[in-house]
Amino acid sequence: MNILSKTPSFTRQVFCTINQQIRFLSQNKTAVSNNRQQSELRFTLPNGNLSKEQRQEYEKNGFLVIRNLVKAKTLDHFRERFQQVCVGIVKVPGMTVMKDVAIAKSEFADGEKAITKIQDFTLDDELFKYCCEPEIVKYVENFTGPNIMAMHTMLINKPPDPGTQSSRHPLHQDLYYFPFRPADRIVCAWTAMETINRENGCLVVIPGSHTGELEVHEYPKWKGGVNKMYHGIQKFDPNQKMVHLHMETGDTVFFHPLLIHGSGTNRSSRFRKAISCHYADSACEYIECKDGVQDFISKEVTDIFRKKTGLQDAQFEDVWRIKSRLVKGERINL
Ligand SMILES: O=C(O)CCC(=O)C(=O)O
Repeated sequence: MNILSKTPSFTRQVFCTINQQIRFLSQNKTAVSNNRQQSELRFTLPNGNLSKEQRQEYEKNGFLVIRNLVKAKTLDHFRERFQQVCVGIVKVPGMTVMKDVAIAKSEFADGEKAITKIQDFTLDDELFKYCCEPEIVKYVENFTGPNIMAMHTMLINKPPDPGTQSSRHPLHQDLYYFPFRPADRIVCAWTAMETINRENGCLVVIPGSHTGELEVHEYPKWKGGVNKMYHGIQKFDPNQKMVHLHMETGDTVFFHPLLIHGSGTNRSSRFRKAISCHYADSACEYIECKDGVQDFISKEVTDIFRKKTGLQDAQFEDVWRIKSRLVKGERINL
């Protein structure tokens, strides 16, 4: 049993924060004592495979693109598996299937064309292979350390926009959805399964935004409708520099969970596919998300989970305990 589960929430949060500080300091001990410049690198770990330049780039921008990291053949395998999931040949326990708000109303869309995203495929051994791809994990270790959990997985099938602009994904920070910390030991790997550019709705990021706070998120008031769970940041400076990430098949971007990002309208006539996994150091701690910026999302997700599973006492962290899976090393807290 988790010894913190009976502790009042304030004490629990203080305890977690102290724990996180101790862990952060111990992970960086060598760098702190040996090299002043390295100790200033907060978002990457000294024991990884990144070059000094790559570490500096991630520290500054909050993201790092590695070209041609995953083989096209490997991605084809995930594409086929996705198609089998869509037509119901493969059933994955705990997986969420999402439909675009505009397409969901159409009687004509079927199979792959009806599905805009699958989420939480960790219990499917074939799709889980993405999370374990050695080339990806080698990079992930630079952010999480050696004990790696796959916390959140998605295969995004962005549909051609039906004219509603509902295929857009509003600007958001992924940490908003996560009840575990510290944020710096969490990283997303997002791989393009085909050429992704401004025409078919590439990722757009605000470089450096990972150094900011977790912002208030809410459903955007878009005329064409908004997809379920697509909360966004409403207050941001429209003059901030934004970068559109043009990617080719297999290119992978690693990004920090506070990085503000979203994706554009798919103006092409084809579905646009990407696959992603959020990884975390298994020594991260669950936190209380009530009465704060994450209150709304934690209630929304927990309610859906309770309805789906019938587990009326389930808490937000239980949703995450169930769907996460160890990739490498030891499962410590998560
Ligand atoms: O692939 C995309 O369109 C963006 C996905 C994304 O940012 C998310 O689902 O959190």
